[in-house]
Amino acid sequence: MPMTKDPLTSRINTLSLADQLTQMENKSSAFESEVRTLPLPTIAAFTQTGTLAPVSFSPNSHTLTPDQPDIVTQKLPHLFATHQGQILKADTPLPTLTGKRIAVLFSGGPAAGGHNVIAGIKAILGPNNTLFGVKSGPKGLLAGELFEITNDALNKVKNLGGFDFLGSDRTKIKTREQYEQVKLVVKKFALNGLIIVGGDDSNTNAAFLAELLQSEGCTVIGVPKTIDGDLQAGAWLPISFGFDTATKIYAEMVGNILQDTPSSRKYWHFVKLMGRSASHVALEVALQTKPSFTLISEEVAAKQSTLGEIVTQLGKTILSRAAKGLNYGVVLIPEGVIEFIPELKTLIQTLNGLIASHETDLQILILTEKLTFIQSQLNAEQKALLMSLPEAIKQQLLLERDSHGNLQVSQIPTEQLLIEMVKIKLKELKSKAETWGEWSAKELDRIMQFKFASNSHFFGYEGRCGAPTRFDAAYTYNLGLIAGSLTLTQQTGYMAAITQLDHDWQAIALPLTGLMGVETREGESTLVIRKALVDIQSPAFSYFVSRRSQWATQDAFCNPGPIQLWGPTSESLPFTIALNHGLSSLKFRIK
Ligand code: FBP
Repeated sequence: MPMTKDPLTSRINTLSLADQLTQMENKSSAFESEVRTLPLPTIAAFTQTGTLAPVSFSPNSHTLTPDQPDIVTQKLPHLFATHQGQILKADTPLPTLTGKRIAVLFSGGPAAGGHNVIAGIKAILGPNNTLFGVKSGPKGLLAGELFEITNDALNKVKNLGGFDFLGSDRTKIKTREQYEQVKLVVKKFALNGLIIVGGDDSNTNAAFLAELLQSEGCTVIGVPKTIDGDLQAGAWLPISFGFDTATKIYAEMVGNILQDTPSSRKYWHFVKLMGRSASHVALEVALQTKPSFTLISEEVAAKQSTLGEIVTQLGKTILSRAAKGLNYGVVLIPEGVIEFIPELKTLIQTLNGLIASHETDLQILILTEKLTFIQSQLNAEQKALLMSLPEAIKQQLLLERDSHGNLQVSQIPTEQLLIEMVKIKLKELKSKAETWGEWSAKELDRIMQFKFASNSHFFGYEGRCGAPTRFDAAYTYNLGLIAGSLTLTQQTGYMAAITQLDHDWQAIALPLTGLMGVETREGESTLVIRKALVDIQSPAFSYFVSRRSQWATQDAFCNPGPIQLWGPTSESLPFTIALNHGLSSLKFRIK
C-alpha cells in the first residue's frame, strides 16, 4: 500500500480512502476527531491551587425571592428555610474528598453541551469519587438504570452535541409512589448527590427532589439547560446552555434561505422556530439575520393582537414589498405563538382543563369522538373558534399534554395555519389596496400582478444537538465543575450558574426556591420554576423594533454563516444577551 497524505489533516496515512472513510464511523468524522481536541478553559476559582480542584461555596450577600413565598414555604419548607433565598459564590479550594457517589441525568429536550456538563462533573469529582449516569432521564431514575461513567467513555463525546451518552425524557416525578421509588434507588446506589440537567420543569423536579431527599442524605443540584432560553434570572443567570448553539444553527439556515429569496425571487418562506413558550429564539435569529417579518409572542400578548390582526399585518407587509418589486421574503414564527394569541390562549386553557379532568374518558375515544365530546363542553364562541381552525391544528390541540401538562406546540403547524390564512387575506387586501395604502400606478399594478407562492419550514430538532459553540462548550464544562463542587460540599436545592459572561466568569449557585412562581397547569395552580419570557421593554426587543420596518421594506438581511469553532469570530455571545446586559461587544471572556 503506498503512503498517502490524508487530505484533511495533511498527516501521512497508509490507509486506502475507503478505509479512511470507514474509520470515520462511530463519532470519528474528521470534524468530530478534531473538535474533541479543543481546550476547555476553566473559571479561575477552580485552579487557585495551580491544578483543577473543587471549591466551597459561601453566601454572596444577594438573595432571590420567589413570587409567592407563602406557597414555597408550604410546599418546600426545609429547602426554603435552609436557603433563605441566599445566592452562593465560589470560595476557597476544598481538601481532597473521597468516596462520594454522585449521579447525573438529562431531562427534557436535548441542548448542545450536555456532554461537557458531565465532563466537568467527572473532572471535579476526580478519581476518588464515583460518578453514575442515569439512562433516559427521570424515567431511568425511577427504573434505577444507573451505570458508572468512565473517563474513556466520556472522552469519546467531549465537545460533541446531543444527549445520547445518557438519553433523556420528560417524566414529571410527582406521585407518592414515584417519590418512594426514587428513595429506593438512592438507597440502592448509596447516592450522596443527584445532578439534574434540565429546563424549568426539570429544575422544578430538582427542587421537589431536593426537599424529599434531604432525609436520605442525598443532595440535588440543577444545571440550567434549554435551547428555548427561557431559564434566566437577570445578571445571575443570563442564559441557559444550548441557546447559543441552537440559535446560531437556525440563523445559518435562515440566512441561507434569505439568500435564496432574492435569487429565485418568487417565494415567501414561513419559518417556525422552536421555543415552546418564549420567543427568545425567534428574536435572536431575527437579530442575527434581519428577515422581513418576525412575530414575537410576548408582543402579540401585550398588544392583545387577534389572529385576524396578525394575518392582516402580515398580508400588508407582503403586498407592500410586492409594490416595490420584492415578491419574496422570510417570516419567522415562534413555535409557542399560538398560546399567546388571546382568543386561542383562552381556548387552549379551557381545553387543557377539559383534557386533564376527563383524562380517562378521553383515552378510549378516537379523535372524531374526542372532538365531538370536547365541543359539547365548550361555549358557543370557543366552539366556533375551534371549528374554524384547519383540521391538522384542531387535532393537535386535542392531543395529550406532556407529563408537565404542557401543550406540545412543536407538533402544531402554525406556519401552515398562517400561510392558509394569509392566502385568503391577500385576496381581500388586493381588492381594496387603495383603502390601506398610497400607491403609484406602477406599484398598484405590481400588487395586482403579485402571485403568492409559499414554503413552510420548522427549524427545531436541527439545532438542539449540533456540536456546541465555543461558548456552550466552555459554559457547560464550567457548569459541570460548579455542580460537582456543590454536591461534594453537600449543598442542596441550588442551580449551578455563571455570571459576568463578558469578562472574568464567576461561579455561583442560585437557590431553586428563589426562582419559583405559580402557573396554571392541567387546570390547577402549580409551583414551578418561573419562565423568563421576552421582555418587550428590554434593550434587545427595543433594538429589534427600531430596525424591523427597514427589514420589512428593504432587503437588509445578512447571513451569519456556519458556526465558527476556530479563529477570532468563534468567541461570541448571543446578540440578545449582549444587548440586554449592556455589553459593549459580542465577545465573551472567561478569565
Ligand atoms: P426543554 O425546555 O426541555 O429544553 O425543551 C425545549 C424544546 O426543544 C422546545 O423548544 C420544544 O417545544 C420541545 O423541546 C419539543 O420537545 P420534544 O422533544 O418532546 O418534541
